[in-house]
Amino acid sequence: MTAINPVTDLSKDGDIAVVTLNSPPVNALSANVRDGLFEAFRQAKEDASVKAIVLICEGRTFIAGADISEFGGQMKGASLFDVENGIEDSPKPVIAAIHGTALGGGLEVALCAHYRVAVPSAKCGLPEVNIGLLPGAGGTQRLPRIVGVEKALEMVTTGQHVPAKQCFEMGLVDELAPEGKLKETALAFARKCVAENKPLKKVRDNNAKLEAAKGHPEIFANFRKANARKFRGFLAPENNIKCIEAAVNSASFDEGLKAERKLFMELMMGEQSAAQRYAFFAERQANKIPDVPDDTRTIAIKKVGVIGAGTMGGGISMNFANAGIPVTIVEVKQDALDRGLKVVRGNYERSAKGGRFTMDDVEKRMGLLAGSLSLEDLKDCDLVIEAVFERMDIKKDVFARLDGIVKQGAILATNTSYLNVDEIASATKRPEYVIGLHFFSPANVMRLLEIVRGEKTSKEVVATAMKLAKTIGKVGVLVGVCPGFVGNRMLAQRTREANALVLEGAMPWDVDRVLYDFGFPMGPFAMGDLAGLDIGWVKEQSKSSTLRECLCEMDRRGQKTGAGFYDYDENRNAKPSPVTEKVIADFRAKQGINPRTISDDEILERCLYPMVNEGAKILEEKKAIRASDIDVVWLNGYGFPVYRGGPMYWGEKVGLQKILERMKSFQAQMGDAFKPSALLERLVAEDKKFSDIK
Ligand code: T1G
Repeated sequence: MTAINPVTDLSKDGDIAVVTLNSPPVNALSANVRDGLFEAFRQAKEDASVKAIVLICEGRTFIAGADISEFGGQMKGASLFDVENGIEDSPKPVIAAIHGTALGGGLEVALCAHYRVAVPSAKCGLPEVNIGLLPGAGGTQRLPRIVGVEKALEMVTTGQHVPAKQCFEMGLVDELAPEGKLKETALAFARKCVAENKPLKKVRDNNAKLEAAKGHPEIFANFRKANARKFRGFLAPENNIKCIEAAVNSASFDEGLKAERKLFMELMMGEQSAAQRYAFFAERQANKIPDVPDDTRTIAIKKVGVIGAGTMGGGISMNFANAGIPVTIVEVKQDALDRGLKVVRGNYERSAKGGRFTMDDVEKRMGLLAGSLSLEDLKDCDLVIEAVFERMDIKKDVFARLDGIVKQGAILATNTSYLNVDEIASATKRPEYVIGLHFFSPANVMRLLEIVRGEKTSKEVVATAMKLAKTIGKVGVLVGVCPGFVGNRMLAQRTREANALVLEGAMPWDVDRVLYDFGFPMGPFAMGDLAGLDIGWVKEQSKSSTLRECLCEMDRRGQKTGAGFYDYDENRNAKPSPVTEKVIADFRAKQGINPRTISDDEILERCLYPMVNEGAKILEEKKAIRASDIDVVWLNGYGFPVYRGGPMYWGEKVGLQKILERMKSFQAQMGDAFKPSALLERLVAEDKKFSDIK
C-alpha cells in the first residue's frame, strides 16, 4: 500500500491496482483528492505488473462531487480534466466501484472509467443544477451517450439521485454488487476484463444515442415547454438543456465539451449560483447549535403520538410513518378520526398513482398509523405532538393532561405557529421536555420545520428535535419564542404592507405580479384566495372593517367559492375582478383615501425591506442563531427564490445602507412600522454585514 497523499492510497490485489480515496465527509474532489487521483493513476498505469485499476472510496460515499467550498476561490492542484483524461486514456481497464452517492464531478469521474460497479443502495446523479451550475467536467456530454437524451435532460435539470438498479437498467452501471461486497465484486469484474480482454470502451466514443436525437429539435422544445413553469427565473436549467443540445448537435465530443465549458462558466460567474451555493451551506449550517455540541445525548424516538387528525395532524403523522416510525393519532370523535385517516390514505394513494411508491408502501405506511379516542393510549410514546386548535387555553389543558399521562422522559411538542411555547410548557411539570415543532402546511410536503426552543427546553431535547428533523426529511431551523417565531413574524411585515399598498392605490394583482416576478411562487392575494379568505373569519362578527371581511361577506371567500380577490373560471384560472376593484374603490372612499399610482419598485421595497429589518430585529433578540438560518426558513417555508439566497442574503446584495435609507424615508412618510432596527443602523455605521455578526 502506497500513501499517495493524506487522502489517497494506491495498493495492489494481485495484478489489479486499487486506488482508494478517503477524504471525509463525502470524498469531494478537493485539490488534495484531485492531486491524489492524478498521481495514483499515473503510477498504476506505469506499473507494468498492473493489468487493471479499481477506483473505490472509504467512508459513507463515493465521490459526491467537486468541493463546492473551493468555488469562487483560486483552484489549486491538478484540474478535474487532468484527472479525467488520466483515467479515460488509461491503456488498462478502469473500474469505478460506487457506494453511497456518485454525484456531480464524482459521477463525471466514474463516467471516464471504462466500467462502473455499484451496490444496489448506491445512487448516481448530476445535481449541479441545484447549486445553479451544470456538470462542467464532461457530464453533459457523456451522460446522454449512455442514458439517451430524454433521460439525460431529466437528470441534469432535476439533479435527481438515480438508484443503482435503474442505473444498471440504463447502462450507467455495468454490474450490481451484493451489499457489503463492493470491493470483491469490482476486483472480480476487473479480473474478468483482463481475462476476456474486454474492450476499453470510452463513453465519449459512443454516439448511437445522440444520432437518434439528431434532427429532432422538438425533443428540446417540448422539454422546455413542459418545464417552463418549474424553471421560471432560474438560469441553470436552460444552460443544462443547451449542453445536452450541444452534445447532439456538435460535430465532435470535444466541440460539445467546449460548449459545456462556456455555459458552465456563465453560471459559475453569475449571481444565481453564488446564492444557491450559499443556500446549500446555509441549510447545513442550520444544524449547528453553538451550545448544543454534536455529541449531545439524544432521546430515541421509537413511538410518536399526534393529537388531532385534521390537516396538520394528519400531515405531521405522515412524516413519521414515511420514516417507518409508528404513530398513534388521537381525536376526540370517531368521525373526525376516520375522516383524518381517510385523508391520509388518499394522500398516499395519490402518491402511489403518481408512481412515487407502490400500493404496498401505502399499506405499510397506513399500518404504522393507529387511531385512538383516548390520550391514555399515548402513555408510552417517546414524543407527543399536539396539533389542536390555536388557542392557548386549549393547548395548556392538553399539555397538563399529557403531563400526567405520558411516560417520564418523553418529549411533549406543540405545533403552534405563533403561541408562546414557554407559557404552554408552564402547564406541565416537565418544561425541559417541552419544545415547539412548527410544521408548515401541507406538513407532509413542506420541508421546513421551525424548532422552537423554550426557555427551559433541555439541550438533549433540542438535539433530539434537530436530529429528528433530518430523520423525517425536514430542514430543521432552531428559533426562539416570540410571536410568529421567524417565518410568520417576517411574513406579517409583508402582509401588512401588501394590504396597505392596495388601500393606497395598487391593485392586488399588481402586488402579486411584482412578487411573482421577483420569484415567489405566488403573491399574497393569490395565496389568500388559495388558502381561503375566511380563515379565522366569523360571519356574525364581521363588520366590513377590512377588504377580506368585505369579500367574505359577499361570499367571495377565495378559490373554493370561485371568487375572492380574483375571479376564477371552472379550471380555477385566476383573473383580476372588476367586482373586487369596486369593493376596493368603495372601501378607499369610505376611509377617505385618495388613491395614487404606486410603482413596482415601491411595491417591492415596501414588501421586502421591512422583512429584512424584522430579520435584523430577530437577530438582535437572538430568536435566530444566524442570518443564514433566517434565509433557510424563507427558502424552505415560504418559497423565497433560492437563486436570490433568502431575504437576508438578498438584503445584503441590495445593500444595507440603501435599505436603511429607504426604511427611514418610509418611516418619515408612514410612521414607526418602518423604524429601522438598531442592528441595521449599527451594521451600516460599521460598514458590516449580517454574516459578520458573531
Ligand atoms: N462539497 C463540499 N462539501 C460538501 C459537498 C460538496 N460537494 N457535499 C457535502 N458536503 C459537506 C456538507 O456541507 C456537510 O458538511 C457534509 O459534507 C455532509 O453533507 C465539476 C461543478 C452528498 C447527498 O451538489 O447532495 O461537482 O455540515 O449534511 O445529508 O461538474 O451532501 O458536515 O460541515 O449534506 O448525508 C456536485 C452536494 C458539486 C452534492 C450527502 N455535488 N452534496 O448528504 O450529508 S458541483 C453536489 C449533497 C460539481 C462538477 C460540478 C449531500 C450528499 P458539514 P450533508 P447528507
